Amino acid sequence: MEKAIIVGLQLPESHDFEYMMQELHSLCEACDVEVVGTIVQSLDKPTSATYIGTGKAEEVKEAVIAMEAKMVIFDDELSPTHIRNLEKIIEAKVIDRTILILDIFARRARTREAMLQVEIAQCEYMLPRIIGLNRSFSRQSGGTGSKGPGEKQLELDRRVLKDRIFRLKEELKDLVSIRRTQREKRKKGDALTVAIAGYTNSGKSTLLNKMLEFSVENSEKYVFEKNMLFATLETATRAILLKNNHRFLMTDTVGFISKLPHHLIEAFKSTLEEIKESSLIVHVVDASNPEHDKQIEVVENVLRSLEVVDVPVLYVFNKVDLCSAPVTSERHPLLSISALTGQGMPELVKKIDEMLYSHLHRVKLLLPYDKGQIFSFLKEKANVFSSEYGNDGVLVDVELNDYHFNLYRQYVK
Ligand SMILES: Nc1nc2c(ncn2[C@@H]2O[C@H](COP(=O)(O)OP(=O)(O)OP(=O)(O)O)[C@@H](O)[C@H]2O)c(=O)[nH]1
Ligand SMILES: [Mg+2]
Repeated sequence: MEKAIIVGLQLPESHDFEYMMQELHSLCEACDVEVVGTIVQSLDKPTSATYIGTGKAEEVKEAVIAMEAKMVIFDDELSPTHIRNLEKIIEAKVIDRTILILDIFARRARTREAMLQVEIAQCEYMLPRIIGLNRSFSRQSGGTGSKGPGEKQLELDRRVLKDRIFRLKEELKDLVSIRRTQREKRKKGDALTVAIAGYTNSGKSTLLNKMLEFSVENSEKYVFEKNMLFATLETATRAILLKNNHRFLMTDTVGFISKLPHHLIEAFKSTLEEIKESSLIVHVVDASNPEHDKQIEVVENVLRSLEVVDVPVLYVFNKVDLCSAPVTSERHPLLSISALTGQGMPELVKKIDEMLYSHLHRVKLLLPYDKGQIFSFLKEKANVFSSEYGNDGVLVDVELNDYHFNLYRQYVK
């Protein structure tokens, strides 16, 4: 494990400063970095040359020597100038929260799509900093030591980096269009989709796994859940079929965090499109986290930046098994559950079902015998309660969405 000193700058507007430092600590852990010291400073605004004051920077240098730290990690994104000047004073590798997050993503990425997205974000981050970073990257490998583009890009100039970004984006484009086609197909099949979104480690994957237990056809694979930041990087979609024959798809997505690097959001936009196009968002909140209100805001801000605006949201306060007091919040509709113990799950399933299917029309259609293809379609895609063969055709008791209701209106009995 590499040793690091973490440094935080408390600005007048940073009310959740302590929590942010704690989170920085967790981010370090996720990168196998051992925090051997914390230094903080309160200022009205960052200094233009060195982010913290120069006197403070000297103090950091002394701490680095005393603790034998290999690097210094700052709580916010540093400018190229900051990095350059700080490294001159401190004489150790200087990195920031953004690199740390990018590093974790790079370690966790498994699919080609995720790897491309992370590398694009890393390259975009590097682009304006290539001069400042050269020094630190020449001394050690990229970021905190994982295989970032740091090493590979070392000798390359901006042009080459730009070229690389271009090529990565081209490759990503192809993958994205495949994903889009799949999604279009699903839409044609009229599958309703529910996106699970929320802060990292709030229990999104655990919730999806628990939902599978409520599915009648449950041959589905469980998704990966773990107590660590950014356990999920790939979106995973699973089909849920309820006892009442209502069917929908549920998608687990990458978690959000405060100060989520802008380049990362950009790079993951295509993956996150799933959220934008879903019929319902289940916003999972870790109710046991004292900062959960802040986390909700962070998630809502990211959703806004992804232009997710008109999708209904169901707030799910998770981990209530860890809460001593009942959950209170102004958000609604809201349900409290424990995805671990299953508490509140039947109510959640019912609520999701209601929100997805309340706009359906339950009707009786009389389909003439020469319209057999409509009947086959309904049997496959809609919720058919019963059917009766009469003289004029088949009488079908069925639930239709708005679109199909209008399409088959003429057959309504
Ligand atoms: N006590 C308790 N723990 C929970 C509950 N739900 C999830 N957890 C734990 O919280 C940790 C994170 O769960 P995940 O489902 O991986 O969280 P996530 O939101 O998918 O996290 P990322 O994919 O990293 O963004 C795991 O250790 C879970 O076992 C719950 O209701 N109660
Ligand atoms: Mg997850």
